[in-house]
Amino acid sequence: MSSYQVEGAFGRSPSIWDELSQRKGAIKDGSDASLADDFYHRYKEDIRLSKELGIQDFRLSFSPTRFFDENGNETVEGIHFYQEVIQEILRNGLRPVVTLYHWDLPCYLEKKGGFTSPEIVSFFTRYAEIVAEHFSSLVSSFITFNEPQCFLGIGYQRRDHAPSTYHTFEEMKRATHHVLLAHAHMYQVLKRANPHCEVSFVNTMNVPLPIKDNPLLLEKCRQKLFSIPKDETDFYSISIYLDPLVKGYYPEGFLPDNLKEGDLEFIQKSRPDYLGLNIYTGTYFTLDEKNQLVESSHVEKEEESDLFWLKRRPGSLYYGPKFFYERYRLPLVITENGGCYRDNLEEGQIHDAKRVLYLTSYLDSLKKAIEDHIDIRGYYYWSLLDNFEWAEGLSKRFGLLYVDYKDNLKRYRKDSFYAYQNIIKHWN
Ligand code: PNW
Repeated sequence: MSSYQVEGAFGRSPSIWDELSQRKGAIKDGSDASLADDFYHRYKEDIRLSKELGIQDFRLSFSPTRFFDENGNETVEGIHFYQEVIQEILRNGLRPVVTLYHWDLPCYLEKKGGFTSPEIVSFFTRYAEIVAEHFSSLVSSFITFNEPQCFLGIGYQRRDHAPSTYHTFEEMKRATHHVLLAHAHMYQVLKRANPHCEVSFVNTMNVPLPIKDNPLLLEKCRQKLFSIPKDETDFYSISIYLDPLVKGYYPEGFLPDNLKEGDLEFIQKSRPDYLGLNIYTGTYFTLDEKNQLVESSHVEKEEESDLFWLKRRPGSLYYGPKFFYERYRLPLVITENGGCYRDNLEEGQIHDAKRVLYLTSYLDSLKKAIEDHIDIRGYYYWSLLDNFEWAEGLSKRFGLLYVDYKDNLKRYRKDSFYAYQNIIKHWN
């Protein structure tokens, strides 16, 4: 789960998502996250439910807006609140996995240019120092950034995500480099505090899927996955982050103008311990008569979900990990995967057969990847709770637990909750 999507409790400094939510029409269903799931007050119940589900890791994010006030002065609220949450996770025998940035940037930083400004690097370094000082003895698994593809790609271009501002190609490249430098500083700070902790970096992608078994088609799908942006409207790339982090160089044709001597060496020293992959969907491709890659736009009815970009394409959990592992040779964790469907609450039950099918079919693919010796170390379902689905608002549901927004945020176990519980029990 992520702070902004579940916590509520707005008595903190404002973030870019608060600001976007106030713009008329920005959140499609008119909702906002001021209460969300009220995880801020109900975390004990939710952690207990996740223990009942049978998972081992509890992934959450810290909100920087609880560590800094609206002028950037340090506050203690986040330290106190998250220490209580982490203690509760540990008391339940679960392992906390903490993301430091899941999109809720303090507004004062955006006013200074957000990720296009070099100041962002010193901000994240200081933030990581505070986290390291207060949490290193409690948390041994960290993720620095969640999905730059979204917070840069969608926030700065498609612009239906915060901060919804336009940037040129050169500025986008600069922002990319700042994300990597910030990651590297955070990595070093966290490792200095505890050399045994693991630190990761999470990417998301739409996996190009070969429609049939054909080596040329497979190769072209792989190339498509790792292609670089052509201009500022095309920033959904993977290799611009992972090539520098893992291999130590930017892909050819992609050099930020703020790259300084020594930067790449420093970035590569902060190579993630494993790669976090958020894989939800894929797009089918085939070859035309000239052997060019062409999209196959056909969508089966049973592949559709309640979200425009999300088709049920279980093959993405086979080909995604395979392509990543073959290129980067690092252990992988599926840090997010989940289905968005409309749910009906009837007499306390939710028969979400589509979500059950989503989950089981994707896990079948993942099993296949593991059998093919792809080094997959973990799988996290997105998400435990229905929550604030960003620009879509509260009405798009991903949870294994239904949250009744009309009746005091009561939680109900969906059929998918029991299905997943059962899968976990019998895995292996
Ligand atoms: C992720 N896409 O976002 C985020 O990490 C979550 O916070 C979010 O709730 C979840 O997926 C479901 O949306 C994505 O367009 C947003 O391919 C968009 C895409 C992928 C991931």
